[in-house]
Amino acid sequence: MNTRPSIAIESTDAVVEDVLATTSFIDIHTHLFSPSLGSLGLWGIDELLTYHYLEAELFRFSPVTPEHYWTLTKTQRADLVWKTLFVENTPLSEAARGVIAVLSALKLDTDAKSLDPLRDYFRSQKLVEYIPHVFHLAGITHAVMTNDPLDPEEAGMWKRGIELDPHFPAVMRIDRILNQWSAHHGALSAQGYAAEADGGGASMKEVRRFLADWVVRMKPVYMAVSLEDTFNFPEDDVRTKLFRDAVLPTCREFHLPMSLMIGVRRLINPALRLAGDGAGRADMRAVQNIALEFPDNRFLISMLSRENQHELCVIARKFRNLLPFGCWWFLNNPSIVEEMTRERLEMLGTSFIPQHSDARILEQVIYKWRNTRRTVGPILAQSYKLLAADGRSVTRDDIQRDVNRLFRSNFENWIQRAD
Ligand code: RAT
Ligand code: ZN
Repeated sequence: MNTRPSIAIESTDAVVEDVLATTSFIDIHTHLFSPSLGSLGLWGIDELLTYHYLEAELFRFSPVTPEHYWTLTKTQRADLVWKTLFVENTPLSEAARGVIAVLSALKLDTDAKSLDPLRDYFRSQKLVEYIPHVFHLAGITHAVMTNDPLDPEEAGMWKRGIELDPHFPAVMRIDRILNQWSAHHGALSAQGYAAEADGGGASMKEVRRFLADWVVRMKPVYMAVSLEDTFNFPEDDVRTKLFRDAVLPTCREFHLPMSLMIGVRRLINPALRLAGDGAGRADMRAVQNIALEFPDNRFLISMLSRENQHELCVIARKFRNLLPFGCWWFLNNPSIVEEMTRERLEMLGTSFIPQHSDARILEQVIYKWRNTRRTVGPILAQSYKLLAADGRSVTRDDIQRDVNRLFRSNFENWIQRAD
């Protein structure tokens, strides 16, 4: 006789919703910063409104030219975005609705005619209390950062010494090394590492020394790079050499996973600056080749193109050193999150990480994680209902274990850190 305290089919949605609501997640990729990194951390209404997702939308609704927009102050830009996207138009897009959800969660006026009262509210917050409040509203315990050892401002702060905040684990982001070696090898030389333009001589040894020194300084939980949709591996180029002879050996030495975010088309409209990037379908053979050649490295993988998602699931089924994560950037819309999450559950069970926020502005974690819970809940519930219909009902403990895996322990195990 089955004595498991199974939940009734008609309660499945409510139990899943409750488990999701009461489980705190780890946000495994953000652009947020610990308060010890000072001015790098963005928060408040002006930052929320000048988020690059909204700037891209502004130019569709307003006659303002990008050239003129960039001459405005941040306050003027925020006013223009609010007036255009929130007053003169209904904020229906995901990014615009997100601002409304944040204001509502903070009990602020979602229909404000002027931003001044909102500015007063944010100005009166003290970060030491405000960050835990925002994390609580978002239902997260950690926001994993993105840290660039070749960003002059950020590198200077790390070198002067930073108090590490356990709620903001670091990630060493090495786009400048892997994607723009010709422009940035000089910066390594300037820091005292003998790096040559063609990657020859002692360059690989020196890049390893550079990475190792920064691992010691930052204590990152993984290394990361974003790659163009045209990314191929292997190729006869410096990047392949850097991957093989410097980056991946360093990851192995320090037991760090490597995160590959593939599919961006940088600056397809340069006038839009940070809002000017696009997306393209990538050749998944690169991922397959990497997984096969480096069985002793662990990879977090996110593809930007919707068209790459199914193939990523297929490849992940073949290679246990790949962990698909997130519905990245242009994919973070309910319709696509729904499709991708269902596909991943069907093909990978719980062996993936459904989402990260990619938040750039602190309060965004509130709406991004609420939306994830809202979209993922019914999909998880549907999987349990199908399982019950096939003859195996589930308990609340089963659901709790699965939610923990998806939104916490798959990541904790991947980085082999238990704090
Ligand atoms: O999603 C974003 O905000 C993008 O601008 C990128 O930062 C992307 O997530 C990345 O990490 O490269
Ligand atoms: Zn990002």
